Amino acid sequence: SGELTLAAVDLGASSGRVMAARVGPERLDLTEVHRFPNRPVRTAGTLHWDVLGLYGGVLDGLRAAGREAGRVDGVGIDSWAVDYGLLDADGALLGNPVHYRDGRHATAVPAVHGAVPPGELYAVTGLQHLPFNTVFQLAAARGTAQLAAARRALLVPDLLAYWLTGAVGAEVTNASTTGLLDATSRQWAEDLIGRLDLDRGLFPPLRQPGDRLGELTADVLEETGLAGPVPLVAVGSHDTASAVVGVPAATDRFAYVSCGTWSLVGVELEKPVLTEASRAAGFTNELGVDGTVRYLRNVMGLWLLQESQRTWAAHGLPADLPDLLAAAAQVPAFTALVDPDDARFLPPGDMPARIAAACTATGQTPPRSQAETVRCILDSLALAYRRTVRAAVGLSGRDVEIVHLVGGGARNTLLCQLTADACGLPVLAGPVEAAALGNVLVQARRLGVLSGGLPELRALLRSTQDAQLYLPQAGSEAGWDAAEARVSG
Ligand code: ADP
Ligand code: LRH
Repeated sequence: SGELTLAAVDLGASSGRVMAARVGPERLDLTEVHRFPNRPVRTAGTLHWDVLGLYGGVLDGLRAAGREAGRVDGVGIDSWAVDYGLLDADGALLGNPVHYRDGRHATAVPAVHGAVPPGELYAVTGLQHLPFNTVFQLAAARGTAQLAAARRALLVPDLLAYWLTGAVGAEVTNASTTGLLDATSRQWAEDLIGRLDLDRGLFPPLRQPGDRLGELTADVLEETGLAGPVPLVAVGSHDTASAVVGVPAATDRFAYVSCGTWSLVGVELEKPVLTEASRAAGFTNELGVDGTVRYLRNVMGLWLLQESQRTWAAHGLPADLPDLLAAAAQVPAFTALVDPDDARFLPPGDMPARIAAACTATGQTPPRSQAETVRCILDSLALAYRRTVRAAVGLSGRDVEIVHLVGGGARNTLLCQLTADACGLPVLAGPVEAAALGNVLVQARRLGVLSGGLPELRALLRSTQDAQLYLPQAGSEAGWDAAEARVSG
């Protein structure tokens, strides 16, 4: 029929999901078949991902996909970036992957920068300095028995792909978040790996989105009840790479906010921007599908809200999201503003208290209610989006006439409107499941039911997926200009 049924595994920091999609030249129907929480676990002082729990969720999801869709013709996996599992010489996992919000990287940053100064790292990798980038995590693990025993480091989607198929490799979009990949040649940065005294053998051969990386093993077929052969196709295995494929852009003059736990704000380019100004502004050049570059900045994102909700719930306070957002819409704008990227917001913990402390430290009255705290978060995020979109335009020279907001945050109508007002640009919100859609599109093209480049794939998104348009409200500009002046002054 020219259509296939494909499963997309998309693991976000807040939840994992498996989607089943029916795809063809004129069809893209996505159904969520399984969603499971992604809850970090602290053992002996270290924050970990529960990677076996997540893998179990993937198997449950594939089983559900087969049951609900009747068949599965292909599978793709994407997840959050930077974190990895180590395999020993027998291919067994050594310990649980450490969570990027664990504090272990703190001491490693000076050590890495001592060996290779930040300017040199950036000139090669083009990566925004984030203290949890893989390069710093590996440096933090130096001297441990675990790293000494390790023969391979596999990023999370590559680790799951290994368990599903037995194939070992490093998909390039996610490898670009390690701090060890050359953004220009799109190969492992051999020179950096040597200078940082890392074992070159840890880093497996690269694979590209669209590579057919293997087939589900007999064990996996048995556990999931799927009928083989089922190919696992490499997609943009970095969730943000798949989410950017999933942006329903009509031209190349767009910015995006991939809005989930993190907000990834930027533009799509053909070539990296490796200037000193770009480094100073905190922009990253992550690699995208089809040879593109995701020129963006990490903004702390809805983590601020998620972690506030978690804190409130733990204190027995109301934490229902729709209620909190409705209340936030009723309180005045701009009573308090924080820099969402303040490093003190990164670890888990009492977020409302940290926001209040940041307000006090900057001479502002802290929010007096939950509604004011939520409003402070959303105003501050929208202001950061404005700053970041404008900086991306200035540093890259790419014109932007629309902002696409995708991911769970597209459901937040208040945030979408604030973003349109702050940026002074139309915001097209949706799809919510951009990452899963980008995952499916790349699989479908590899398996022969779609063809063309990103513009053709995105045309199918535009004709099949819902999106809501938010226009900047007349008269809103002055308030945002004043807010901007307040935080930068
Ligand atoms: P991740 O992929 O990082 O796990 P998601 O893209 O799933 O994140 O986005 C999760 C976020 O989306 C939630 O933290 C929440 O703020 C927002 N969200 C989800 N559902 C809604 C909703 N109904 N209304 C407003 N915001 C929502
Ligand atoms: C979003 C994301 C982001 C990374 C972060 C660690 O899920 O992949 O792009 O910077 O997680």
